[in-house]
Amino acid sequence: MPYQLPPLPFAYDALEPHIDARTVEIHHDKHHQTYLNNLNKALEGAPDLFNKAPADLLKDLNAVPEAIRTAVRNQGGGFVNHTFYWESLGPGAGGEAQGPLAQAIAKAFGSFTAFKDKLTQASVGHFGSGWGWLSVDQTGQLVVHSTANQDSPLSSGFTPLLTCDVWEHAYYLKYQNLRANYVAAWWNVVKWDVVAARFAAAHK
Ligand code: MN3
Repeated sequence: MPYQLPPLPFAYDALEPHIDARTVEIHHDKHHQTYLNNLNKALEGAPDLFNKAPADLLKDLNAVPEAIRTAVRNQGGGFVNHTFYWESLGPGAGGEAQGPLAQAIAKAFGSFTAFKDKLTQASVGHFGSGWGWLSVDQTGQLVVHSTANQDSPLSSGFTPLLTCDVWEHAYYLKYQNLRANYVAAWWNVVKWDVVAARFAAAHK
């Protein structure tokens, strides 16, 4: 059974004015869909892999046959990263983390503002296409980092909590070359309740 594209969890225009409707529509219906189509195509030669969740493929790329490993890394990464990105965002969001996540962020980075600066820098400063992340590393520490192309933190044994897509297709229609303006706007649509739930699940 091929994987399916999860519907966008909000209307195309729900992230306005921070992320425009046309960008969201193309990003989900074309880019995300294409990663899924290419992942499904890659797995045609090894259909048993469809029994695994897509994220589990990324957690153990060595278990994927070598002939399709790069395709799974790129297309599977693209599929999983985008699902994760949409689930992280929504209207009426933004603000700051609350509760145990807020305490952990303050402990790891000094303050919420210092964390925000660090993830902004990792996202804006990432050279070329990729993603900025807040993750839990293999030792249980909160870390800010970036990945290139469609690489997933899952492939490094990290548990991702939040991500900012910094591929140009995520912002170019509205922000053109001004990635920093897109990242500044992106903070306004981060659903901290979702990030906190991921943090809680990672620390069970
Ligand atoms: Mn994207």
